[in-house]
Amino acid sequence: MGLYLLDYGAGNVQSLANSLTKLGHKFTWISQPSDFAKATSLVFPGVGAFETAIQHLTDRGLLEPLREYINSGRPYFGICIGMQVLFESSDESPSKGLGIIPYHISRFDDSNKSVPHMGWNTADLLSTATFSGTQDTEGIQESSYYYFVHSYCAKYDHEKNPKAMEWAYTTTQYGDELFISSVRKNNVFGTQFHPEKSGIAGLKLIDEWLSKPESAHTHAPPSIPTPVTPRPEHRLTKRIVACMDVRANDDGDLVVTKGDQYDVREKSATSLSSSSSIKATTAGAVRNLGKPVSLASKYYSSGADELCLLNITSFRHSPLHDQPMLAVVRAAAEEIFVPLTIGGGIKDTVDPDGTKRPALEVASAYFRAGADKVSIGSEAVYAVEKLLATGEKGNGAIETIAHAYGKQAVVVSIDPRRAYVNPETYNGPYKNELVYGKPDGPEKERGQAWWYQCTVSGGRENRPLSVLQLAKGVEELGAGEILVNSIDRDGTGLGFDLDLVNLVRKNVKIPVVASSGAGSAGHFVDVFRETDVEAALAAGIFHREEVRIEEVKEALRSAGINARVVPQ
Ligand code: 1PR
Repeated sequence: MGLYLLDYGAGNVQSLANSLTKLGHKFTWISQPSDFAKATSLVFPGVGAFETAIQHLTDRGLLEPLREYINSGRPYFGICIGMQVLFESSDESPSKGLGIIPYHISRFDDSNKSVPHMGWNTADLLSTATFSGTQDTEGIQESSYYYFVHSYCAKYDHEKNPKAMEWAYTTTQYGDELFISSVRKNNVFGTQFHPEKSGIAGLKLIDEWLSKPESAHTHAPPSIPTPVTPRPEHRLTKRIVACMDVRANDDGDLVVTKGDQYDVREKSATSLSSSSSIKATTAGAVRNLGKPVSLASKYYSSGADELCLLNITSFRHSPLHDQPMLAVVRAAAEEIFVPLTIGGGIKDTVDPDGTKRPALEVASAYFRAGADKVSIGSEAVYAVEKLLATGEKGNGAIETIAHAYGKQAVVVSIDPRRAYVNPETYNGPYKNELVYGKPDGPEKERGQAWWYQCTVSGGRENRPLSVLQLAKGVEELGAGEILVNSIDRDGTGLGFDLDLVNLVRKNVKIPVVASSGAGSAGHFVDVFRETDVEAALAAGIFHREEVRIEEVKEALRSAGINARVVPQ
């Protein structure tokens, strides 16, 4: 008896388990069909893809017991895919949903915005919800921001299907599209957003739902809500991401480090040997800027919208043997309730004993540890090179992980370096991608021309591929987001490379995160004013406490750019 969580076996559901533990709620996982009979309330944190969810539920004999559970009138809370499976069908899949809500899930229109809808947005209570005679809003606050990540949604359309709109509890706007962001009727509550990833606002919502007595989950049949129409602008905020590059220092401890143009060692020291007068140059120590878990907790509390942990020496090891990194992810995920991306070494690997570990297995280990997204670097470059050379796709890291966990769980991290050329004489394949240094730009860039060349292994090897080819290629392979680093700007504090960021942003339809070079809060204002990126990432200025995340948010709001306010 008690609270049960449904895990269909292929979604990154650890985040919800962590938030329940944090809130002090005990739960049991549904592991077989007969468990449904024991549940007095059920949460289905369906992170992933509709097709995979339905198939796994069917294969494990859980779909019909789930339907029976919901029809029994016991409390049900579905999150994201856990809400979408209540519908009849989805553009995402030929498989049918439970059909409890007589409506269809459709894809967002990407003609004027990037898809997935990824980030923090508001949820507006429909009028019947607000004035239904009770003040119970399921903990949803109109002033709060919640974390969304999805390409498909139940579009709010009062005229087409008023019957289905009875289920609508809140709506949210993305671009000019309004969709149902939560449903509530009888014993059923569901949110398209992820409360378990929505910081304090989300934890409060989960706690409120779980703390209610069972009888309070049975709601009177709603009347049809007063129709709403889109506002002039959506409220999706620009995201601020704090990134921690993690590696072992010379004593073997995992530390957060930070490079200048990817060199993470202190500048070489020149010493005079005591026994001779010969000068010796020694490589400096790995910079140590703190412990990954405590820094991650600090950034979470101070308002980071997302966190990123990159295992920057992963190319040297098999990540499944890199237990300390998995332990770091596990410990960080227990403390932070905003999205967590893990990168480094997400690729097909072979263990020292010869056992093959596909990229999907590596990613799954990180998802089970509590990651919400994985970030793929070098492997994405090789995959696009193969795509361009042979047209082959379907079995690589990007495709297999996106198929199992949904494309929103797959970030590609690009490490481009400028390849300087003489524009008068250059006649190579990237002629149309050349960028010219601006007269008012940094001094060393003036009068120069370059294209952006992809690298692998943390910038150690240049590859014959441009950033534009890579960005378009990974979008075709099914990546859900692109993180654009810049080796030239990394750690310089000169500001984001706006040409580079614009080049990528204008050529793909998935969300883009600008990274490398932030030296002041004003640089974040610049990147959001001068480009249409959805998010901006920084490392050094946060680690060295030169600029606080709150200051960045304040600067954005003062410039009229929407940024999430963190409830205290
Ligand atoms: O190739 O799939 O194993 O992934 C390796 C990952 O590790 C890639 O995401 C790659 O960017 C990262 N990486 C590898 N070597 C380094 C290094 O620094 N030596 N770090 C490295 C990349 C760049 C950003 C940094 C921003 C912002 N770090 O993550 O945080 O540039 O810095 P700033 O605000 O201080 O300017 P794979």
